[in-house]
Amino acid sequence: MRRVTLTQFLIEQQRAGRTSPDLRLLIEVVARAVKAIGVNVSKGALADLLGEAGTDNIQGEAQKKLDVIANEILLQANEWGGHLAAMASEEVEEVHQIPFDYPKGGYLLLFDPLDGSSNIDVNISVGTIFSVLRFPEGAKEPNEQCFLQPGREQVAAGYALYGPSTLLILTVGNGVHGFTLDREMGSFVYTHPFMTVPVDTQEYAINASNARHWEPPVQRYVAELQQGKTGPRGKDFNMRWVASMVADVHRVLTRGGIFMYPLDEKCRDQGGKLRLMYEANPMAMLVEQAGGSATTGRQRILDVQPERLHQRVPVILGSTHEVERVTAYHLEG
Ligand code: P6P
Repeated sequence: MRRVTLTQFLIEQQRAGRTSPDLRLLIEVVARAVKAIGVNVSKGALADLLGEAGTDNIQGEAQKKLDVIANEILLQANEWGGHLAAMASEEVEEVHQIPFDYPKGGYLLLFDPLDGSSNIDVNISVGTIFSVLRFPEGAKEPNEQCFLQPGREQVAAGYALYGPSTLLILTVGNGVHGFTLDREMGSFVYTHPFMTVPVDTQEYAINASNARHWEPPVQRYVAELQQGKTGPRGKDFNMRWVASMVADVHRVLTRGGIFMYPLDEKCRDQGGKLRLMYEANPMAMLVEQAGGSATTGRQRILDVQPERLHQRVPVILGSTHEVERVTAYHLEG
């Protein structure tokens, strides 16, 4: 079968008017950057890259060496291309400005350079998540305010998953498409056209150790799943929790499921655990583009009006019938 590469896919999207030349360039640059991140992740102990960097990120979390390397790779890869007005990273408090001697473009790139990095030292899959917004018309300078757009404004979103294969999963608003890295050729090959989330599932993902902290609607919903065929759902459910959002969401995009990091007493003061701008929003766009749903439990994630660049939100996403059920329980109170 003729192998279509990411480059060819993007040129065809551009011919169909779904991407601009600059957005195509942006995605190609991000694809090259995640290849470099994947090389570093797979070296691990061989290159003395495991363990702590000895610094903390904006979230106050100890940075892994690979967190810092992945962040640097993405910033440096995207600075010179002329396609961006600015960048924002989970690892950096301030908006990252494009160096003055480089041209600027009409897009804003946001990313979590290495999500799930606590899994690196135990060799479990981690990923990179990215989101693309337009630089607002009439905006004077690319400050934090420019980034504070609801997720429905995203023009593209995607993630790389560093697992048995290195995958790049992407949407530019016309369905979700997956690419597998051919390490010999060094190119991403189009392997997963139009990924779709089934509306029903028998698989859920949540960190069950937080059960006593969950709000009653989530406690009710999960208890029903655990009762299986002996309870009101009348069927058994299975549970998975990788603790790498990219890995858990990729499973949902591949075979369905519901992924939950709901509001609980532990993260209530922060508004949730996961970050809105570069975790929840891109994943919500992907899941909706694949026919699934994504809410905070109380509203559509893509409609949340951001107030701060690094704000957190509750996340419930995946198979629509399950997301609708647990969201209905929240609204029942
Ligand atoms: P917990 C990883 O740190 C992360 O941000 C997501 O990738 C993941 O889904 C979640 O946190 C795991 O959280 O509380 O289970 O360690």
